[in-house]
Amino acid sequence: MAGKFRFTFGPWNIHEGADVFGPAVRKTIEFEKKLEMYKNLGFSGVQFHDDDAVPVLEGKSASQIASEARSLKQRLDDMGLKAEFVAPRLWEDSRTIDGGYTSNDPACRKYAIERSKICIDITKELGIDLVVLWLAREGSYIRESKDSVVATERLVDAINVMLGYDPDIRICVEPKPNEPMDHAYIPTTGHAIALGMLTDDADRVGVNIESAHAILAGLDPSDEMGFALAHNKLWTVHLNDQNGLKFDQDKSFGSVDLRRAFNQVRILDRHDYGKNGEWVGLDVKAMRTQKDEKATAHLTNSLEMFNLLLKASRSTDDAKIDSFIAERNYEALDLYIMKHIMGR
Ligand code: GLO
Ligand code: MG
Repeated sequence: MAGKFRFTFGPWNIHEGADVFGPAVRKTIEFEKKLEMYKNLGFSGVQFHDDDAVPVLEGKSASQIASEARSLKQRLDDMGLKAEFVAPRLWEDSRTIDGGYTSNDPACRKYAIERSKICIDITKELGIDLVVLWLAREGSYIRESKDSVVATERLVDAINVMLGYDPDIRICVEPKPNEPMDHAYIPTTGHAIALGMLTDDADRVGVNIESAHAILAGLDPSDEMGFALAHNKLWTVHLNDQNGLKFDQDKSFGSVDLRRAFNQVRILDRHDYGKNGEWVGLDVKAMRTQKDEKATAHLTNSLEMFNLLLKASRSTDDAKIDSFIAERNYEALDLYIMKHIMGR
């Protein structure tokens, strides 16, 4: 069905271009201005970190946080936008230097749990039930610093506290194999789903698959998505692209490997991704070289590529494909797909 997909991104995807070796190169765009840009860019959903939704959480009372979240909800409603999920930003505070839930310091673990509860409060105020856990620092720089069995148990305990805190909340774990940590405890989709199965309510734990994270793990993103879809666990995605095994690049969708992107769109479309209200999320960054005026082109380009690849996927000659498969003529299938993507 054409037009069934709805798209979303986070305000962090419009950014100033700072990297680890250099400062910002573009002007900051105020949060409110970013919200005003969504619809024009073709997006109707917004992903949030807890402190994107309610800035400067530290020192604010629960009622103040709730009232700020409520007023954001009102502004979203007025703009015809919907929140998709809220993620606790557990990687910037000094108490999360060595991880939040898996920190060796009980005071730090406590902070991470309290912060996650605040994130859930904000999620509920925004009228949604989805929390994303990108487990940024839940890993190690050296293996001997943490015990991986204990770390796994601590992750389960933390998720159990969150599931218990609110009976409706659903949690999507976003796996990533490395960066910022050397070794992350939940590197792949399989790990994320298996982690959920250890919790008190596995039905409420799913995954957010990011293309680049799968590629960094040496895996094919569409196969990761297929595995999650087979488990009914693919509750959101972070589409982007990645040029090999290096830092997490968050490149525009399809910009490195069109065929890899084609297969992600194809698996989502052929298995009715979105039928339960799932959004197609992008987690893309503009190139640092990009000038201010065009600093949202990576978003519209990614969206355009998704739609073009959707068209390509829906116009394959499936009888032809089936006959190539029946004959085990995979060389012919290979050429057919390549030419089809090229419009030949
Ligand atoms: C970083 C992650 C990050 C998360 C975001 C939402 O590698 O992809 O951008 O997706 O913080 O949790
Ligand atoms: Mg992501």
